[in-house]
Amino acid sequence: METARTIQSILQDKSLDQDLQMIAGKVFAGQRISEAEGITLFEKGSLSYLGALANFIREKRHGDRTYFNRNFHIEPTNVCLYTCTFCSYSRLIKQRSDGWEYSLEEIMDIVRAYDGKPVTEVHIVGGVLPQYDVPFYEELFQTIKAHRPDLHVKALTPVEFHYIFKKAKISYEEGMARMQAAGLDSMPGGGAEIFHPEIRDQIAGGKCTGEQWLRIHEIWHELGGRSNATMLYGHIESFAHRVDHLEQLRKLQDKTGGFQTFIPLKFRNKDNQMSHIEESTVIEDLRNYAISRIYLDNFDHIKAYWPMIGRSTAQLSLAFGVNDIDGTIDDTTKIYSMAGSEEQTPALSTEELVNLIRRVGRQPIERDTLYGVIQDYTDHQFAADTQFKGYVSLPVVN
Ligand code: V47
Ligand code: SF4
Repeated sequence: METARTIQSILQDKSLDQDLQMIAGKVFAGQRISEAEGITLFEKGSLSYLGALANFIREKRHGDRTYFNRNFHIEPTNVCLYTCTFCSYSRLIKQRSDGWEYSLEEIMDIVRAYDGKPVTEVHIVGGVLPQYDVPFYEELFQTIKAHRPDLHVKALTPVEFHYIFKKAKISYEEGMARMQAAGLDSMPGGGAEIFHPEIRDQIAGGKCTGEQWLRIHEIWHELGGRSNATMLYGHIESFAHRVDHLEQLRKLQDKTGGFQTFIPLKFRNKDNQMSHIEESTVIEDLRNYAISRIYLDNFDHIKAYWPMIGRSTAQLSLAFGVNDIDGTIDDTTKIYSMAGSEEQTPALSTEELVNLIRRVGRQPIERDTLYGVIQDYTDHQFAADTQFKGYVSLPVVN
């Protein structure tokens, strides 16, 4: 109700730009906006205007419900054949002694370290190297599933798939079917970067193209699989490139309905070939979340990935269209800490994640990877209740 009133006041604001008025009317009526209107939002939409529209959509779809999960990452290697200019994490083959290359047994040691812990998902993604090929990943997925059948395996991106299928001389269709048969449950959203070749060729040259990325997701969706999508923004792309990226995703989603979540990824500039580029401001990050929520009318969820954006901005994003903040992570990913994120050892307990969400007035819901509800923490009391009460108790002297 509150958010509907905010939109009503935007609609009645005679001083507001005509184009923005029109877009607000469409959002209020539940209509889709065009590419040109997407660019208008990036060029002219103020933070408060975009926030009102995005929050209206968020609350219509999800109310205050805000999802998180309990997960850990495995990065089999940080040595990579490719040289994406934004990547702070990979080591070229010639410096491979500085990096790590886990064997299947070493990866299984990490999986086994979570035995008995209440995690529901393992997220596996890393560099691209010849020894990590189709038979390796088939054996890995089969071994994980044999060890812990209920652990959801969310693994690899079209960047790896394109490379390993080409090497094995098999089609995308055959390759994805084999991955599914071996135990792959879903695909994370990585490797999307910016689809448009004007940008992609400069920042991620040599790896799969935008069309190939989309085609592999399409085939996965046709097999009944679900996946996520990302966009790496805030470097050398223009607003038109961002809108083109969102448009390609919206089109594919119309066709398959297989995407679950869209995750905007803010470019972090430490120790990479684009370190001279200034990072986007928090205001731009929030505007970008809001426009993503408005544009992607056929995506259920928009996620702020807290290890990359930091906890405070993740909290703010919940008023700008975001309804998911990813998981506990347990300090198992290096991609963002190495790129300069404020989160140098990303790990949050369930209680910390729940409180992060509660403190900004939303309802924390633990989900599994496919958004099945595991537990609603809205009224949950933790054993030693360290919940924020809205004030800080001061010591009392008697
Ligand atoms: O594709 C790499 C990005 C992605 C930097 O699906 C960078 O649930 C910013 O996709 N600055 C991999 N971003 C991570 C990813 C992901 C993360 C969390 C959840 C999910 C999901 C997917 O990380 C890469 C690239 O776009 N990335 N370097 C950087 N310097
Ligand atoms: Fe390799 Fe991925 Fe880094 Fe590109 S982003 S260099 S593909 S690890």
